[in-house]
Amino acid sequence: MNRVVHAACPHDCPDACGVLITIEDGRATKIQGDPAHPVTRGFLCAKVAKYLDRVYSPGRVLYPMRRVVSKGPCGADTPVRAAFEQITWDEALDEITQKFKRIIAEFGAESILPYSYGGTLGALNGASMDRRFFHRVGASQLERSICSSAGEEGIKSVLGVKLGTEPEQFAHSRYIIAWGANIHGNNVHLWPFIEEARRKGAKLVVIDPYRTRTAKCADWYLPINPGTDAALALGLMHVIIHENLYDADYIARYAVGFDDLKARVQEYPPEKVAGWTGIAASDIRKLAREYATQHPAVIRVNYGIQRSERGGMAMRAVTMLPCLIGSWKELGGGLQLSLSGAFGLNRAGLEMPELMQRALGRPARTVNMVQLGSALNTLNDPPVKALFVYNSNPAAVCPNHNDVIRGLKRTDLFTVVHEQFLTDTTDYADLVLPATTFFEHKDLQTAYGHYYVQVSNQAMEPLGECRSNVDVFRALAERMGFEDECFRESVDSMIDRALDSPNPWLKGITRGRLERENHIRLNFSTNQVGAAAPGRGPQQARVSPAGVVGRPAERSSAENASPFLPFAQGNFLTPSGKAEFYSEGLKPRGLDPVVAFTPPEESRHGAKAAGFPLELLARKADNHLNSSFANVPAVRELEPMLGQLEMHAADARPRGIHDGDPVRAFNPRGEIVLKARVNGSVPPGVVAARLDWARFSPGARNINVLTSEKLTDMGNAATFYSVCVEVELFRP
Ligand SMILES: Nc1nc2c(c(=O)[nH]1)N[C@H]1C(S)=C(S)[C@@H](COP(=O)(O)OP(=O)(O)OC[C@H]3O[C@@H](n4cnc5c(=O)[nH]c(N)nc54)[C@H](O)[C@@H]3O)O[C@H]1N2
Ligand SMILES: Nc1nc2c(c(=O)[nH]1)N[C@H]1C(S)=C(S)[C@@H](COP(=O)(O)OP(=O)(O)OC[C@H]3O[C@@H](n4cnc5c(=O)[nH]c(N)nc54)[C@H](O)[C@@H]3O)O[C@H]1N2
Ligand code: SF4
Ligand SMILES: [Mo]
Repeated sequence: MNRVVHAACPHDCPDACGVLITIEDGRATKIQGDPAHPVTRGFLCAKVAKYLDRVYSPGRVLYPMRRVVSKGPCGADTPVRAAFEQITWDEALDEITQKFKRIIAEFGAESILPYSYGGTLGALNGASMDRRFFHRVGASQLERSICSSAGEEGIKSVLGVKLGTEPEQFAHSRYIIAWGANIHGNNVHLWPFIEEARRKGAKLVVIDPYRTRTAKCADWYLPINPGTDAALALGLMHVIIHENLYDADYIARYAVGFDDLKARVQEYPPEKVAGWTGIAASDIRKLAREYATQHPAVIRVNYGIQRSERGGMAMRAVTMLPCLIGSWKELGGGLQLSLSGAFGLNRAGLEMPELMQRALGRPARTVNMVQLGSALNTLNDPPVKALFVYNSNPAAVCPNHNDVIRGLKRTDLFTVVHEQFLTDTTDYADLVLPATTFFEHKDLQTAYGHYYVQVSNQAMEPLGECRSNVDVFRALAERMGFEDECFRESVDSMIDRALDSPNPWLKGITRGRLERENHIRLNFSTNQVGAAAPGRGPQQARVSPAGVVGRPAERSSAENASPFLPFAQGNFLTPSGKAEFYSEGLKPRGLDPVVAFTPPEESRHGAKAAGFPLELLARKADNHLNSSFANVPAVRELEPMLGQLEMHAADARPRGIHDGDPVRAFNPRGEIVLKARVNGSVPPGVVAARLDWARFSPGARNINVLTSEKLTDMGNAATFYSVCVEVELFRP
């Protein structure tokens, strides 16, 4: 019997596609994008289009395994599997609970560290039963800041919330800036809306130090020096304010701190900004004028600009632009970073942080995931004695790779990895547990690049002995003797609980409806400001910090279909209720309450550049998802740049480097040998390489040997794009 099952792609990608999986005799035979999903529009990215290869990969982990050799990557001739013996689930669960109990008795519960991130963004398998379990154990908490927390704090310092322009509205834009946003690579479902706008005459500008696929398609490409975006935004605001191109009415109604900003931008004339950014003063003036006058103008800014030492400030500065020109009022205006702030699921009900209080009588300590290397090697009181990894591949994705590996090799560290594949991280696991893919379990899916909620149905039985994250932590809780009812909760009940939230935008959205309708747009009728907003007075409805709107909701699907303009009439969730050009809350944290540019210490303008004059972009692969998919041959084929170091001829020539030469890239943290590609993708002074599994890289090292544990100015996030290196010809 053939069936077509609706699911939702749970990978860490803004698009959260609706997918249709065809099942024949219990086996998945086809995957396609859901044509009915308004953003997926029937197509998938290249990697997920090949998902059957991933699900049925011969590399899938199908049963629990115990290490039988010492920790570390296997040699070229030893199959990775030879490092393990098959065991039963009972043996695996017993071993984990016994070890955990012994470690808790000797070192305390906080010596156990969970480590998870974006393997699945499903609401349940991303963060629910796992969190309950570790809270009940009293394990250390993980600060999950490897990706987006600097940008999140930056945008919230102006808007108070992570909301923005929905993808569908880009079709109405006349001027589109992709700012540190590789739309073609990382967010491909926005592209058709941009194309639609361009057919109607819109201009696409790309600001990125790397000539991405998106940059190649742009009407105007502006290469910028890494980490200088705050300077550029301040330069643009200088021009906009000096030339009276700002929206005085919008600012008067809905913003605070304009006078402070006006005073501050005096310090950033285009000529000065050009020196930092590498963008000519004339281009800065032109960009400012076009952006402020070609209505509606929208900015798609992605997380690229905030992976820099002062990434929070950079995001803060860019977020001020639509507030300054009032483009939030316009259909096709505004800005998009992440829309995840709209979903307001009942997270507390899923995660139950109160269980931690019961375990310890206080909140457990927090370990930053970016600093895993330090945590494993130097943390005391208590030391990390057990590491439980799921939804993540830290031996590939974590910065300061050499320290991470040194820590993972510790023989006294008990490491469990719940995975779909034998990854770089399982090379250091004592136990490996088999994990389902989204074909094999049910979940609830939100998004960060659109406003639709979906249910992802289970399409087929789990392969082998695979279990979902929810099932594993449920089973572990039982073994640990945790009797709390919450550990017996079913998946459906957890989905109901997640949707049971005071947030009015979820009003009327139930599991039953989602199962029938597949995707449902958030119910914005309660805060519906509409396209005709300009000229209307401030709206009554005010959204509280918990996302609760003060006016009762009335729901109708017709209303739901109309565009959502979150800030057309203010409604900012900052302490002042206005867009904050001045933020009192930043001052006590030693941050500039207005906005300022300081070059990253580790950059060509910074103090740490001495001896390491090249800025490295340790980039994502266009066809992988961080480290995921690197092991699927059909997807790997799409990435010819793996193992290469892209550089400019002006940097290659004086070093005697030619296209194709082996080169050594190094800094005080590590070194890696790559092949030089002198191909015009980066400006002088910048080099770039792609993230890959260490296992597939020369010397079993990946590009994160060069990245650092340094945290950003806001949000304690990673600084993958503030890295200085030197490069030389490699002579073995
Ligand atoms: N194909 C694919 N899709 C993905 C991912 C993937 O690995 N592959 N990863 C997913 C994840 S986890 C995330 S967080 C999102 C991230 O999506 P993005 O935020 O788009 O991710 P990045 O590629 O880190 O950065 C975007 C661009 O910023 C540029 N950039 C770097 N430094 C600077 C700078 O200082 N200034 C400016 N203006 N630009 C800079 C980079 O060259 C890059 O082209 O994408 C998701 N989608
Ligand atoms: N140099 C460099 N490093 C980076 C980045 C970069 O741009 N450059 N990007 C950073 C960013 S933005 C991010 S978000 C992080 C991402 O880092 P991670 O969140 O670790 O992302 P992935 O590399 O995709 O690894 C996720 C793993 O989870 C597994 N998995 C998938 N689904 C499930 C499941 O249901 N259960 C279990 N148990 N496992 C599952 C997958 O097989 C995969 O191995 O990487 C960061 N690291
Ligand atoms: S990875 Fe992103 S673009 Fe690809 S199918 Fe999943 S959600 Fe869609
Ligand atoms: Mo990310």
